[in-house]
Amino acid sequence: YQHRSCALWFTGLSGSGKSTLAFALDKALHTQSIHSYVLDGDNIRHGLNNDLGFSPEDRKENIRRIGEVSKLFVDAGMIVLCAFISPYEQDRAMVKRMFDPDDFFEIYVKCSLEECERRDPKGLYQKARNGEIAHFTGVSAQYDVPSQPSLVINTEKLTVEESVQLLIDFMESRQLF
Ligand code: GGZ
Repeated sequence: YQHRSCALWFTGLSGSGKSTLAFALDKALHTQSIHSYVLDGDNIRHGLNNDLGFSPEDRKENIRRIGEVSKLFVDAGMIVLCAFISPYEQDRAMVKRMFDPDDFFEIYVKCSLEECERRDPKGLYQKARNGEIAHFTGVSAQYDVPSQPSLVINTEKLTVEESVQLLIDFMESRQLF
């Protein structure tokens, strides 16, 4: 391999840009023949974790299973890009402990609640405000801001391209390729 395998764990509010950045980075890595794969709500919550909802217990189990799957990807020699709200510091710490310290990086995708609500790409914030979705992160469920992330990406200030460059610079600085 011309790269080290690892997990990049993107955490942030719904609409902050986690999946967008993970997929943009994935594409950039593929052009350099680096083997990466994105795990996000769309490919995990609709399949493997379709028995789980959004209670704190279910979110914890969601994150635990994704951590285990991510470890398999890392064992298989890949760079796995995980894009999940993962709102609880405790659950993120649990996932982090599953990995060798050099193989796991927490990326905080920073964006204010106001901006996420303004973007509201799926209309979920509006539904949460109307009471149609209960326990919605940022509205009626907590989000613990990461206290010691490996990297912070402010998507209110940076374009997708600038954010991807920041991620690639970060990966180079950690000798991932
Ligand atoms: C938060 C919810 C909820 C509730 C449905 N709270 O922006 P999206 O739509 O596409 O991504 C969100 C996704 C969150 O799933 P995760 O697996 O990332 O969450 S966690 O890490 O907390 O387990 C959102 C949608 O599911 N969604 N209901 N109540 N997000």
